[in-house]
Amino acid sequence: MRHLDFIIIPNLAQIYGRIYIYFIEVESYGMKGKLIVFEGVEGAGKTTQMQRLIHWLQLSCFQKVRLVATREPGGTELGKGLRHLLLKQDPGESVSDVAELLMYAADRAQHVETFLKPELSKGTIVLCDRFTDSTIAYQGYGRNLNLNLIKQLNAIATGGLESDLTLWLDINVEEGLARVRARGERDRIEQAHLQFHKRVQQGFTELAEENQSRIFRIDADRPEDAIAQEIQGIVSHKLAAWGYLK
Ligand code: T5A
Repeated sequence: MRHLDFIIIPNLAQIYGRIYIYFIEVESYGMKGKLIVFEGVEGAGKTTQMQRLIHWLQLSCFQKVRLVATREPGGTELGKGLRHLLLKQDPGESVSDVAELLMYAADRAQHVETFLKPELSKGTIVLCDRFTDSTIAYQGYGRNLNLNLIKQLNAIATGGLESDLTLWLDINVEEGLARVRARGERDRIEQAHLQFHKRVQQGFTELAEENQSRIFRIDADRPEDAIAQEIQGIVSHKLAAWGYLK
C-alpha cells in the first residue's frame, strides 16, 4: 500500500477562521483534476464533513494526489473582500437582491479563473464548500430571482466548469439553524427569515432530483461519524471510477 505524500501548511485554518487546509503534491499526477462540492442549507455540517474528508483522504489515499480545500464565497483575495461585504451582519444599508447575486457571481468568476481551473489542470482534487447550486438555491429559490438568468450567470462565471461530484448535506432547516444559533453570532444570510431558508431547501431538493448522477443526497441529521462514513464510501467509489485508486 502506498501512502499520500504531502506537506501541510498548518496555520491556514486559523488564518481563514475555518478550513482552508492545503496539501502540496510531491509528484505530478498527469491527469485532469476533479471538483468535489459540498452543498446544503445553513448549519448542515459542510465544514465539519469537509474537514473529516480531508483527514480521511490524507490517511487513506493510495496514490500521490494533490488535494486542496476552498470555499465560496471567499476562495481568493478578491473573494475574501466580497465575502465580508456579503455576510457582515449590519451592512449599513440593505443589500439589493440583484447586487447580492452579482457579488456571488464576481466571487465565483475570480475563484474559477485564478484558482479552480489552474488547480484542476494540474490534476488536483479540489474540495469546495459551496458552488453554483448555492446560487440557484439561495438567489433563485430563496430570493425569487429568475432561474434562467442565474443559470446564464453561473455559466459566465464558471466558463462552463461544473462539479464532478456534489455532496448535498440534507437537514431540516430548523435543525440546521438551531445548530448555527447554538454556535453563537449569525451572519446576514443566517438571520434571514425561516421562509427564505425553506425556499432554499426546496431549491436543493429540486436540484438533486434534476441532477441525480452528479448530486448525492446525504441525510445530515445524524451523528457526525455516520455521515462521514457514508461520504467516504461515495468518494472512494468515485475516486476508483476516476482512476485515482488503483
Ligand atoms: N451563499 C453562498 C449564497 O447565498 N449564494 C451563493 O452563491 C453562495 C456560494 C456562506 C453564505 O453565503 C450564501 C450561503 C451562506 O449563507 P458560510 O459561512 O460559508 O456563508 O455559510 P455556511 O456554508 O452555511 O456555513 P455554516 O458554518 O453556517 O454551515 P456548515 O458549514 O454547513 O456547518 P458546520 O460544519 O459549520 O456545522 C455547524 C454547527 O453544527 C455542528 C458543528 O459543530 C457546528 O457547531 N455540527 C453538528 N452537530 C450535530 N450533529 C452533526 N452531525 C453536526 N455536524 C456539524
